[in-house]
Amino acid sequence: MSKKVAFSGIQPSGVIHIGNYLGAIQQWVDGQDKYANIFCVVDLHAITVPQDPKSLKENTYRTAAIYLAAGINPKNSIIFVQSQVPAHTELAWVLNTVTHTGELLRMTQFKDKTKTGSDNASVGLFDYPVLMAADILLYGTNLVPVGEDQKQHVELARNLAQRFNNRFGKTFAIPEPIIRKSGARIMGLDDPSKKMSKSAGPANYIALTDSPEIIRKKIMRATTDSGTVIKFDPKRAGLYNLLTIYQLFSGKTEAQIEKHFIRKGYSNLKRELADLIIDKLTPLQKKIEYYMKNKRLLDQVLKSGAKRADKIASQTLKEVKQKLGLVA
Ligand code: ATP
Ligand code: LTN
Repeated sequence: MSKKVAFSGIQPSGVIHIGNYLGAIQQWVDGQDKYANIFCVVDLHAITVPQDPKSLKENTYRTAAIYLAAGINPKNSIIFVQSQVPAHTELAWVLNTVTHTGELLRMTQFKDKTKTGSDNASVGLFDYPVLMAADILLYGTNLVPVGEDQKQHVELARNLAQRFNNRFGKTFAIPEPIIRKSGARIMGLDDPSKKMSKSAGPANYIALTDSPEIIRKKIMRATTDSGTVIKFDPKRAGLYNLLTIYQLFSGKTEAQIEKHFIRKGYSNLKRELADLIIDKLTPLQKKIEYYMKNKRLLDQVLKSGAKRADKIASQTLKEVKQKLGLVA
């Protein structure tokens, strides 16, 4: 039996933080042998908010370098940059014509990002979920490994696939999200009531590229309560978040961790957690730097990835055009 297809992507905008790593990348690596994988650097999503062209290019390379450094093997998995495969924007247009404006107005990410009420958000930001649906549907994707915040977008992709299939005959596979039980929503260090986010200030996240000193400083300053007992208690959001990060980086069980920290205080936990994160991120950072110094190698990986992706995507697009009655 052929393997299920898994597709996911990260925007090359700003830093990549441990929320992205634990919520998305780590589960991509874990599922690598189980699925046929496609991992995209979604640069066209990044430009839905203003980007500095030079940084965008550098961040696109860095995101690809992170995929490789984290252990994605480009021999098996396809790694590519979204804008290098034109079928994504073409299918997005077609899907726009079967998407209801009401569906996009209900997207919580769009509502959050336009909370200030000003009307200068780009049409691209509004249409973001449709482009994401195109990404997913082009590849016969069955599974989309993402963090909790993307669930609603994957739900839209499902609905659009079903609607298109009903209208024009079976064309798309119906994708489903895979969201980890633990790590699906790493919270901000300075505000554990909200998800860790690169759009928040630097005290909110640990970037995969932060130095040991910065990591230590950010963890020591992380918001906790005034309790003393170290326990996995979701009601104590700050502590719970730190313990979750500890668990995901150490691979230990809740019981083992609670036992280890019996009669130890918060500062102990924070010190050990900082050491653990530094321990895990240092080798990753060395690999990221290696790839960043070898852009030709990155170019090769991305070029061959785009070629493989394009082959699958253009086939799907061709079928879509035929079904719609567009003259080939
Ligand atoms: P922003 O919060 O600024 O919108 P982001 O960090 O969510 O950006 P993406 O690069 O689009 O940006 O996210 C990539 C992946 O990381 C997605 O699968 C997303 O669900 C996951 N992710 C993002 N933040 C978290 C988090 N705090 N916890 C777990 N997963 C996360
Ligand atoms: N919107 C996603 C990034 C993304 C994506 C995708 C994820 C764009 N296209 C396709 C999975 C599948 C985010 O993480 N913010």
